[in-house]
Amino acid sequence: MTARIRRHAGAAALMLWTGAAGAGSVSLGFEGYGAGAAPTDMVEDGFRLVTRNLVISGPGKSGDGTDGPHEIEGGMGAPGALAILRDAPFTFVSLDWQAEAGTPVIRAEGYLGPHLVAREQFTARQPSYMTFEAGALAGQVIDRLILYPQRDGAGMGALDRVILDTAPEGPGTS
Ligand SMILES: [Ca+2]
Repeated sequence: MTARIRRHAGAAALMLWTGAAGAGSVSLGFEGYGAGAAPTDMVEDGFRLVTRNLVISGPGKSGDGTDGPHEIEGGMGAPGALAILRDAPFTFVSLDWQAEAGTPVIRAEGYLGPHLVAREQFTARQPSYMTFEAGALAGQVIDRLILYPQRDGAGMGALDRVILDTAPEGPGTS
C-alpha cells in the first residue's frame, strides 16, 4: 500500500515537472479575428502576426481547423506571407497544413535578427490536416518565422495550429 502511494506521488510530481517545462509552448490557431481578409497585423499568445495577402477561412467554407474552427490561407492573385515574431527568441515546433487543391507547399524561413537561420518546406498531400515537424528548423533559436502558404494553379492549402516554444536558455538569450 505504501509503495503504491509513493508511486502515485512520484507520477504526479513528474507530470507537474513536465507541465512546467512546457509552459512556454503555444499553439497559434488564428481565432478571434473572424473570417475574411486577414488583418495585416494581429496578436496571438504574445506573438505579433504580420500578414500579406492572407485570408482567414471559417467552417462554412472549408471545414474546421485543428486549433479552433478557423484556418489561414493565401489570398487570390498574389503570393501570401505570414510573419510570426516577438522580441523574446523562440523555436518553431510544428504546423498543420492541409491540401484544398493539388499538392500545395508551405515554405518556412526562420530568422534571428537579420540572419536567415534555416529554411524548410512542407507539402500537403491529403485533404485533411497533416502535422509537419519543424525539420531543418527544429530546435533553432529564432525571433521571426515567415511562412509562405502556396495558393496558385498547382496547389492551395490551409494552415492551422502553428506550435512555437520558448527558446532554451543559453549564452546571449537571457
Ligand atoms: Ca484555427
